[in-house]
Amino acid sequence: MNHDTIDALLQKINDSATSEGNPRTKAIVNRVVRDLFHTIEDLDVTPDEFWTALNFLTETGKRGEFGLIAAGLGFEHFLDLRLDEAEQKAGMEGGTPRTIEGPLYVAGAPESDGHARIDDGTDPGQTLVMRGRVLGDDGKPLAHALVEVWHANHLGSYSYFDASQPAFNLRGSIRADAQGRYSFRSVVPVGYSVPPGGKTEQLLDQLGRHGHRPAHIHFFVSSPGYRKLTTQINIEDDPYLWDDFAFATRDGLVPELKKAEGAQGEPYGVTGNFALIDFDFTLSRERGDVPTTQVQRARAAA
Ligand code: MBD
Ligand code: FE
Repeated sequence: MNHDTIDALLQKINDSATSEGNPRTKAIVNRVVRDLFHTIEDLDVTPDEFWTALNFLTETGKRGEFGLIAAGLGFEHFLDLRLDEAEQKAGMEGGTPRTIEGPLYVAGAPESDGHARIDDGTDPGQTLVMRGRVLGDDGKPLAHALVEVWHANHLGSYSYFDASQPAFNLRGSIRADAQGRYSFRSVVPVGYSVPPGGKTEQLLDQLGRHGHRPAHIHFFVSSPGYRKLTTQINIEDDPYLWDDFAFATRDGLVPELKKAEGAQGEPYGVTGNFALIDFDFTLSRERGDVPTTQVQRARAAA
């Protein structure tokens, strides 16, 4: 069928509207449907292929894997790059790089002042202390900034989504002190892989891709008057460091994993050898001429 005939059909469908509806929704849906009609035509998609795809989407929704697919197909990273570009165009520079939130944040983690231990002592992974300051873009500390952290255990699994872990295991909200300092004690995480037998894995197989992430730790960092930072740091030397199925690794987010021991652990109640990461977060001042980084999305809450 030629594209003019397809567009005439689309026009007829759009003209069937009897009320204004939501103009923004209409513009987006009409565009996506047109692109898909043209895809079906250009790639000669068969009815079997169409219904297979529809069923795939149905099953993906039932299993709650759309957030994972958004990361794996690069949509979430693309949204980051668009925010970066908007900031660049507005003349903003510096600040800790953002990277994707991913689908595994859970709201409501217990809040601590200055320091938190976020593991429950049962994880066989290596003890980790991460510490640093939250700074404004003028390099001055942001007193009482909030550092929300979440990461996987030694099997690459996240509490809440993995019912075998206690509530809020490896998750915490740390209120920085008056000098902007935060620290937490945990265990070194292991990289995540998409659920075996799931829809994301099935799709990635068809694309000839893997579903692994390098080991990483997630953060939301916020302070009044500053742009909320969504980011992650990576554990260096992970084989997947620059081969992340979600494309989240970025320069500036791979701190050194130092070896520490003895008296260095005392402030954190750690004895013996442990891994230490020093990392400062730098936030940019909020401004009205760039899109907000306070992203609304459905999130788990416990
Ligand atoms: C994760 O832990 C994650 O961070 C992303 C982006 C996707 C799946 C699992
Ligand atoms: Fe993650």
